[in-house]
Amino acid sequence: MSAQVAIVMGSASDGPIMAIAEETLKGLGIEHETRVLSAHRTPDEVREWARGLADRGVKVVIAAAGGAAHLAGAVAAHQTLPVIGVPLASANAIAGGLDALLSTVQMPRGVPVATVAIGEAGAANAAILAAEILALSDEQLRGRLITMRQSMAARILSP
Ligand code: RP5
Repeated sequence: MSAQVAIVMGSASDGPIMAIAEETLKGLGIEHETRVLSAHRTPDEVREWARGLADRGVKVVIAAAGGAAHLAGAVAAHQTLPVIGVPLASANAIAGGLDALLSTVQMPRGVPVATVAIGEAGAANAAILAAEILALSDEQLRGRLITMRQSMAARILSP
């Protein structure tokens, strides 16, 4: 099966946190592809990559970046698949990643990026949100998401 979710991140230094999104997708049985591309350092490649997504069967994009985090917005600008943006706290982050959060979430009207929390929780939630979108047309995946919620509740109730 071809990748249903595409993950893109602004730097290889984002890899350890975005591995959480990859593991979450894998746990839910969702095929994904991963690229490192930068809105600022490789703008032409971002455009080419984004324009090819739908034609090769990708349904949802997860885009992560830190600092002046324009990657998710750039991917959203070049095509119309849903884009989930993960703001990351880079080494020189302002206020724990507030710079990336605002850069990702403050999209102009007409070109949305569904923005999740900064860092690890955001990486996990981006994968779960992508799964929830795919589950709209996949009953088995919906079942796996329900099981995941039930396990989470059980861990809270019986620590
Ligand atoms: C962003 O700048 C990347 O997404 C990363 O979070 C941050 C730092 O990148 P490097 O300088 O480590 O490549 O573009």
